[in-house]
Amino acid sequence: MALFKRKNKKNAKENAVEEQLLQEIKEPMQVENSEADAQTSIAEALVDEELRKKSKTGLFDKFKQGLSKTRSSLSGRINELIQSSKKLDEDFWEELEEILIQADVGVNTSLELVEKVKQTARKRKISDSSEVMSIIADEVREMLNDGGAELKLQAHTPSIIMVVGVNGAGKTTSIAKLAYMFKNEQQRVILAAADTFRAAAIDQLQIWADRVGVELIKHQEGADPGAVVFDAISAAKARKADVLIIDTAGRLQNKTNLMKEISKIRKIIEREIPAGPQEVLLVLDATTGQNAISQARIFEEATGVTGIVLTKLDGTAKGGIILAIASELKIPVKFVGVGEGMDDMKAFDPEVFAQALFEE
Ligand SMILES: Nc1nc2c(ncn2[C@@H]2O[C@H](COP(=O)(O)OP(=O)(O)OP(=O)(O)O)[C@@H](O)[C@H]2O)c(=O)[nH]1
Ligand SMILES: [Mg+2]
Repeated sequence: MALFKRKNKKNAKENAVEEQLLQEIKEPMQVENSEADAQTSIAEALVDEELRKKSKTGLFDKFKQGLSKTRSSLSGRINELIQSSKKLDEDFWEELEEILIQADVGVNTSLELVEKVKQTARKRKISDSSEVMSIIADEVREMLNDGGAELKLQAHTPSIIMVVGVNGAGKTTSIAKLAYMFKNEQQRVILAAADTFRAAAIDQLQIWADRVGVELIKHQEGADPGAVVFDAISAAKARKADVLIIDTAGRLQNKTNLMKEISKIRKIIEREIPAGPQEVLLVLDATTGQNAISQARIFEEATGVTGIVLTKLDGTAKGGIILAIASELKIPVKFVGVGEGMDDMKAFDPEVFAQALFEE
């Protein structure tokens, strides 16, 4: 899926695959010259559809694998409940609620979800528990629907993405994964090490920048993060970069400090690139469960968040938190992290995600 709507450059491998598919589809057509153009555009549409299906399958496999622990804590346990209780009575609904709460869906969201499933089951006059799973999957898909990967980026001047979040949430790793995605789409990326709190943070980002093959703008440990951002913006303009991604410090003890540091960075961005930052991505660690919700509220108030990156879904049974995020916060989930590697972050697709969570 292209991160940029405005540009849809493909890499050499994708171009080769596309060319081959185009040939395979066109060959049996044996068309007259006069019809060739029309046939070509049909063939191209078929190729697009084929590529879309392929990338969805890849995404599905990645999500399914990454969600294995959440799958057993959520759909696995719901399945057990369905097996053991044939009837949809009060006990059934109570136990369903319990399972959802234990999978970190959150009390309010669990109550809301059970109520919706109950209503739908009644409306469709379903009394047998075996049909409930697909209703749950549908309601979950509906709940997640506000999420989506499209980033609001702009043409011509560098788009700025600020990445914020508490200590250890996965900011630096997610920045590397984002840079890797952009690079695969032939975008010119620059990173800024505005987490100057400790030398190790700068070194860590440097290692990732080298691995991905993108430039990093950095200063010494303890330097003013605003100065790093200023230099990074100048570099991004000079190199005609498409995207500048800014790493920020997570070790902020209280809301006042957080606001001060982040608003200082924002001011510099706004002065240099008036429309920026185009995105403020909040990184939340799925393993922290319900804590993620309170963190999001604090960051939302301090900085105005435009999207969430939910990390470490692979290591946790608490993946149900994504439902609480979707229903209790009005911030779309844009990416999910399912591992520590460069390729282990994917644009969030509610449809595929719900399917990966519930399909047997
Ligand atoms: N399993 C797994 N581990 C992850 C994921 N994302 C990040 N991590 C790991 O989480 C740890 C912390 O990640 P960082 O990227 O350093 O987190 P940070 O928010 O930059 O941390 P600070 O700079 O200390 O504030 C690292 O060991 C990462 O490899 C993920 O999606 N899955
Ligand atoms: Mg970091």
